[in-house]
Amino acid sequence: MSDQKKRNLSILGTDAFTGIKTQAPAQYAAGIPAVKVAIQHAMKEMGLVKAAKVLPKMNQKEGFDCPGCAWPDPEKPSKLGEYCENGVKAIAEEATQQTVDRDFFAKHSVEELSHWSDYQIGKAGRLTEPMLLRAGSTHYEPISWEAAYEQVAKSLTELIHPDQAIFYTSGRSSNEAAFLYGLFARAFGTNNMPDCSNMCHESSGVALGETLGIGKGSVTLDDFDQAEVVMVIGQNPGTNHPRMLSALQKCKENGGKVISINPLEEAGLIRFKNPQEIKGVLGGGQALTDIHLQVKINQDIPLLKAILKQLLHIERTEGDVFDHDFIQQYTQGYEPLIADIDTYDLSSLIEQSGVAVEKITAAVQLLAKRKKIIVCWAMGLTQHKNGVANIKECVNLLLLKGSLGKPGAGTCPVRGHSNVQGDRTVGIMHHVSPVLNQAIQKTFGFTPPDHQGFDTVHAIQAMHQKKASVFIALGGNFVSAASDSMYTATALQNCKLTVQISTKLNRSHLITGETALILPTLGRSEMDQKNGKRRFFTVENSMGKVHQSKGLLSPISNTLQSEPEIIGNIAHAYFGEKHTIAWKTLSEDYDQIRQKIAAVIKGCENITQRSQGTGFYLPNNVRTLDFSKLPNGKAQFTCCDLPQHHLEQDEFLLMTIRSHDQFNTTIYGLDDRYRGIYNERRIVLIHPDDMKTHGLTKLDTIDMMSIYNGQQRIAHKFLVIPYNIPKGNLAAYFPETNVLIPHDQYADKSHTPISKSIKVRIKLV
Ligand SMILES: Nc1nc2c(c(=O)[nH]1)N[C@H]1C(S)=C(S)[C@@H](COP(=O)(O)OP(=O)(O)OC[C@H]3O[C@@H](n4cnc5c(=O)[nH]c(N)nc54)[C@H](O)[C@@H]3O)O[C@H]1N2
Ligand SMILES: Nc1nc2c(c(=O)[nH]1)N[C@H]1C(S)=C(S)[C@@H](COP(=O)(O)OP(=O)(O)OC[C@H]3O[C@@H](n4cnc5c(=O)[nH]c(N)nc54)[C@H](O)[C@@H]3O)O[C@H]1N2
Ligand code: SF4
Ligand SMILES: [Mo]
Repeated sequence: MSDQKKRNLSILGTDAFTGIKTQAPAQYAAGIPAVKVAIQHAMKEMGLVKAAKVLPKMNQKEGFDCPGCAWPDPEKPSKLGEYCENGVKAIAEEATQQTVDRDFFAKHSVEELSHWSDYQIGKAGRLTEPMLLRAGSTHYEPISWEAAYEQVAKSLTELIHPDQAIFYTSGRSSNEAAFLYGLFARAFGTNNMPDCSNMCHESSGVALGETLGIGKGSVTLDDFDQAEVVMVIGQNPGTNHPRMLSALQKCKENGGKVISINPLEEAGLIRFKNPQEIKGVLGGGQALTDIHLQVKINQDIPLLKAILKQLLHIERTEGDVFDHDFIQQYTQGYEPLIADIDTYDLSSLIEQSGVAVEKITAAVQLLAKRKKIIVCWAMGLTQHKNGVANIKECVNLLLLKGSLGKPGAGTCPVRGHSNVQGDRTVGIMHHVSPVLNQAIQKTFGFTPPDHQGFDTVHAIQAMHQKKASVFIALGGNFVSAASDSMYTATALQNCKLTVQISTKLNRSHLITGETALILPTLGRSEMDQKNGKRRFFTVENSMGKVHQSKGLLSPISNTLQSEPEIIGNIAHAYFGEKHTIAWKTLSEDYDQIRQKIAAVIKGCENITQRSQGTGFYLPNNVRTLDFSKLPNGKAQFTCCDLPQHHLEQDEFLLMTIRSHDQFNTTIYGLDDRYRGIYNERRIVLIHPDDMKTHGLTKLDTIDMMSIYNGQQRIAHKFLVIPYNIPKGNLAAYFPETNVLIPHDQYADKSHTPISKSIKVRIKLV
């Protein structure tokens, strides 16, 4: 038996129930309850003094960027505070007073900790010093920074080929850290740079790149003020991008309309009580959604096709629906698209979508004569086998309406992690970019590898097959975030060394390679100083704007190092003094890193100066309607196939979603207030008719089983909650359900796991 097996680890942690309470789902988001909950989290984790110091600086000029989501700040931040309930939770989680130190690790074995829930593990607190888990050892022990760096360098040196190392990134790292990390991976000789984006908006990047020539969205915050229609598809902004509700509110106040497309009626899209306004606190707030299309899971393409077909009908009978000048001047593929739409039968499309015909007609009426349309989306579109096609169908609609490159219109993939977009901009990617490679060659004098590296799913497979054996993570919680938990765990356990550069304890510190290192780092909110000089770093928001972020709190421990320093020190330990890059000097001086970013990344010229104040926008060819890089210099229409799910009578499609009290694998609390679920995460939402068919009553316990390629995977113990969800569909939280998703089931082209459409059966236990 290997040392790993001897550790007798739990891959998933305890599955004990925590004491569920339920209520009717909420009919609005934010308001007084949000303020109350935010204060509770702030007080519990940070205490009054710290909270009072840190919150006024969040998302303010000269302050620090919220570590939550990537939603942009308004040009003129409010003096009342420019953050939301979940932003407060994010900062409370980071700036907690709880610490995980050497005594903690001496007291608790890795095996014991692995049996804790993710919630318990996260609440243990901030990591304070570098720790080493030796091969065969039961406990982590302290290690000096120097010895830790030597250990990493030694393991990297022992590899036969650089492609045996994997450099994972989660989207919270700064541009400076991510740039240096990508540079090190390339100098080391590999493009194995999987990142959280592979599990997230990769489908958006691929679809937008192929149709519009840039993998990012085109709208800016101001566009919401002017939009005539905003479509929110497969996204739950009330929980995951709460300040987006202010943008939707403004749109509505200016006469705009909101269409939401979602299998659930999410409270945040029903009504918003803006806590910054008297009428939001005392009054009824602002109704947001005008039309909710309750689509079945992964039937957005049939729905969008039904909408396009009806729009085409009005175009043919009345005209003035499509923007023919725009289509003529800027696009390619119009005729094939129209011919393709004509081949579909409207009633079959509508039936497949699961949406009532009157609702679709009402949406079509809203869209028909309006020209300024924004389409927003997130994981509800990207995490399916046909995730890329989902987004291309949205692009078709915008192209037909000429809704690009003008105020109030465009694409809005709403990004997750606060700097996930920036990390990509500065070079975190597994693909080869000849332009980037040339710029690196010119600036640094070495030639980066010219073959593609592993994305997330292929990195997991490579580790599983022992083709890769050193795994380094710049943030994140790989074992819990990735699909196929058991398979991913084995993959990591097959490694010789796993290294986690982290702020907080998580499961990836417990499910490790033969030897494991924890390298604790500074959080966003903490003061980053060198020789008495305060350093700042830069980030890019979901709309392509780059700005500065400067922490202000005293670090939780004076042993912590910043992310760029950790990367620089690893590189220094590996390459030594004689390398063409002076890693240590570079990593300590962020201005110098930015100068290199400016030299290498197009659009980042003078980044240090231009990122001051509210910052600057990166170039975006859609905003200027420049499609010169695409075939024939035109934006591309696409004929998308219908999604296929062959479900047996007793099979469901399961979507794995976020509760209101989590940030990915970080569990802030056990409530999902807007959905009326309290103090429990092991729940599954199901239609009352499906409960009847399966002989279930509320709060019965079921197991969920997925069967792919003859292999059964089981997620144990979920409490049944009757819910307004389409028949045949289920919803449950991740990461508890990641065990059900096979590692080889992912989106075509983007390789994003199918986290939102998993075929499962259920069994009463
Ligand atoms: N507080 C908080 N904020 C976060 C995060 C967090 O965990 N907590 N995570 C961050 C990250 S990394 C990301 S990527 C974003 C994620 O933000 P979201 O994408 O909003 O997150 P999910 O909970 O995955 O929600 C997906 C939504 O899509 C719907 N949906 C599921 N399947 C389908 C479908 O087939 N069609 C349609 N039309 N809708 C569908 C679900 O009902 C749900 O409302 O949020 C970011 N912000
Ligand atoms: N089934 C299912 N699986 C999913 C999803 C889903 O919807 N369903 N969503 C996917 C998505 S969209 C994403 S983005 C991934 C997320 O995947 P990851 O990004 O890997 O996971 P997180 O839970 O965000 O990572 C949290 C950890 O990051 C560390 N951390 C926090 N802040 C910092 C920091 O400033 N610096 C450093 N170095 N570390 C820090 C902390 O140790 C914390 O425990 O999960 C994916 N997995
Ligand atoms: S909307 Fe996102 S970035 Fe803004 S305060 Fe809330 S969590 Fe932070
Ligand atoms: Mo994400």
